[in-house]
Amino acid sequence: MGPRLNLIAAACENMGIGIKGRLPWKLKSEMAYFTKMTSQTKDPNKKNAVIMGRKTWQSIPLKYRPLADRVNVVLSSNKIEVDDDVLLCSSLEMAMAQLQQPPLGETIETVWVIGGSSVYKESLNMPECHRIYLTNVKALYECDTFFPEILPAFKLLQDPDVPQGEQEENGVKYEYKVYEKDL
Ligand code: FOL
Repeated sequence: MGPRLNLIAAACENMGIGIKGRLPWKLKSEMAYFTKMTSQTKDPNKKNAVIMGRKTWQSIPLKYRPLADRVNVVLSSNKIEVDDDVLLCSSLEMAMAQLQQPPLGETIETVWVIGGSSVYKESLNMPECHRIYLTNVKALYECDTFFPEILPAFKLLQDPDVPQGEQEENGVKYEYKVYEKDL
């Protein structure tokens, strides 16, 4: 059995996730939640992987990329410049295969898809897609990129690792949601 595929995103009222190559908001604790969720593992000998599209990679500030303590995988049809410790893959399918190849495969606990739109959409249709960690940002921002439709096979559930109830930062309210599909 391969690793589970989880998605993580923050979206506002119009399901927007980005504008002009960046996040529409600045929410420090929400970003800390992203870091915690994508980094933490039950097995201390394992790491998680983060898969992202080329534009998402380029949207991460230089000082934060590659994302620390995680195996970074960037999807691109072209040979773009990435750090030596970053896996460059031409498709999501190739990325998943690479991440299951020994000896790397044995060391990966959870694979997190961190965007953008097209990578989320393709991942949602994969049988290995298990959970969606979606932060519901309760405000309206101008966006040019959006989170895809969540199909009814995904049911809302509670995760003990996820803070419950309404959060607020800089006068912006948001809530952490978790959706799960039976594999
Ligand atoms: N999911 C959620 N819940 N919130 C997000 O902001 C988010 N962002 C992306 C994907 N899923 C998300 C994609 N965009 C960084 C920057 C942009 C980004 C993802 C990550 C980043 O720099 N992360 C650093 C911490 C930076 C900081 O502390 O300010 C990291 O180590 O995770």
